[in-house]
Amino acid sequence: MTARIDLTALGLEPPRTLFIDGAFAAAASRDSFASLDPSTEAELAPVARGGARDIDRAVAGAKAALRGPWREVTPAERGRLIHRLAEIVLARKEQFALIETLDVGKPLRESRGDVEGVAATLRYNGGAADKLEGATIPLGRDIIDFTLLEPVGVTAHIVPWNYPLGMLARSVAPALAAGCSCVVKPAEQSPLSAGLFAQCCIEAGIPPGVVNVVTGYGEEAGAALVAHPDVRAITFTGSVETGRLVYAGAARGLKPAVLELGGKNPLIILPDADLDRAVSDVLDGAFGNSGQVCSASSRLILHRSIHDAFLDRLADAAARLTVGPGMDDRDLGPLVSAEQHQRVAGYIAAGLRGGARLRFGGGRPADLPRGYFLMPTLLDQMEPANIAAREEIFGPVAVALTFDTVEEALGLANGLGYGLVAGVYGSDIGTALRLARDIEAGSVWINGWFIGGQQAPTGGIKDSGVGRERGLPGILNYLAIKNVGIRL
Ligand code: TXE
Repeated sequence: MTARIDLTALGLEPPRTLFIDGAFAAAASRDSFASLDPSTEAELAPVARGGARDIDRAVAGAKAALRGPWREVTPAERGRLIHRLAEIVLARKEQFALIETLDVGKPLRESRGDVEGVAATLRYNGGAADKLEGATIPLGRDIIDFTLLEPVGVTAHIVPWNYPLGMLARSVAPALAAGCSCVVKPAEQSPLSAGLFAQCCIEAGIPPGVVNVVTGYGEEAGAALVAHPDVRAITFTGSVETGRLVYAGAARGLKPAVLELGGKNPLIILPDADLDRAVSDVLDGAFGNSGQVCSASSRLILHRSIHDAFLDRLADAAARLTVGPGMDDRDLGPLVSAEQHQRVAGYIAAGLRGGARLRFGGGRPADLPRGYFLMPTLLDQMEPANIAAREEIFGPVAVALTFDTVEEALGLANGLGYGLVAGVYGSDIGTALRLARDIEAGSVWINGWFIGGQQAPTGGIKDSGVGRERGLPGILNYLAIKNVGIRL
């Protein structure tokens, strides 16, 4: 049975979603929309429906903080404040985890892991804050030339719903390390944690106005944020379609934008692969967070010789996965919304109409008539042209394709517009490295999935996005290089 949660005790009584200039606020319109619990479909809390006027206030606050107190904080002190923020977020791990689980549906242990990941992101970037050095440029004996790395200014952060806090921290932490001030627009499906994160920033001693949150719809608050003339850089994670809109808006304002737009990620299994390891990685890679992961291992490209053995083992292992409310901490929670549930079910139906064979899953568990639940699902015998084999499904659905030669596997891997991550499983390191060289993706993993962390840059090529996040390249997104030349 799902326990009843007192939202006020979690710090969520209204209007605690919109956060401007160091304080919670109501939307200028006084309008709100409902946040739903995807496990029960019950309304959780009213959320401020921010719009252009709220974005104006938030950007003005961010600009004032940038010109005022934030500019006076030394880089080393900035780093200490970000570290303190990490400690405060960790001290509230349970509160944040409960909120994320209620809002998104993910199992509690995954939400706890997400909060730990946020702390790791903050620590990495906090540590880097006083190590962002310019260069001296050799122009000859009579000239001294050097670069200054300056904060780009007010930055916009448009966040998706699959990792509300994780995706927020992925870009806000480096922006803070660089000395920028931020306006965050959380996804409308998962708006509850961002305001509390902003409040933690105040508790950590980060000046009011440095981190602001405007909850609301993408076409209202999100579009206004992209178009605001005082926003100097944009970071967006979401769909390809919305990414194109955001990029077009950024181009109109001549602002740099970092876009992470999902994938249909190939995981190639060669004949000499360790199948047990591959099975265990696919369970996590394809079904973790109910498959609502940009870097999910959603497209299994299997050598004909191991196809049956691998899928038999995967089916056995997947049959042991449990599905249920996030608060019950099963293996898979629900999908985030009714819309997402319909979208994923639609892809399964379209895949089957296109000739795929359902190997396991395919529908909601019989014992869960309410909530947006879906069983882990595998579609086999896919034609590469099948829509379910080509498009990002963003649910607990993997598809299997078969190959005979390595060239064929490479052709399948590179055959789509996406290019986010890819994996190769096999014992012959030469073949694996040749594939890593030739696969078109931002990251290639060999004999493992989700390899990386705060230190390793991530991002896509082709339709999967523009730019890199995480690592030192992730901080450079928020710095402008100024060149200073002196004639002696
Ligand atoms: O995404 P949107 P949606 C993919 C995944 C999913 C699909 C649709 O395949 O099924 O996208 O999800 C804000 N101007 N990913 O509709 O619309 C919006 O409010 C500015 C992959 O939820 O891209 C939210 O904050 N902002 C992905 C954010 O954009 C706008 C994660 C993402 O929403 C806007 C999520 C506008 N005009 C979905 N319209 C990944 N890469 O991990 C919307 N937004």
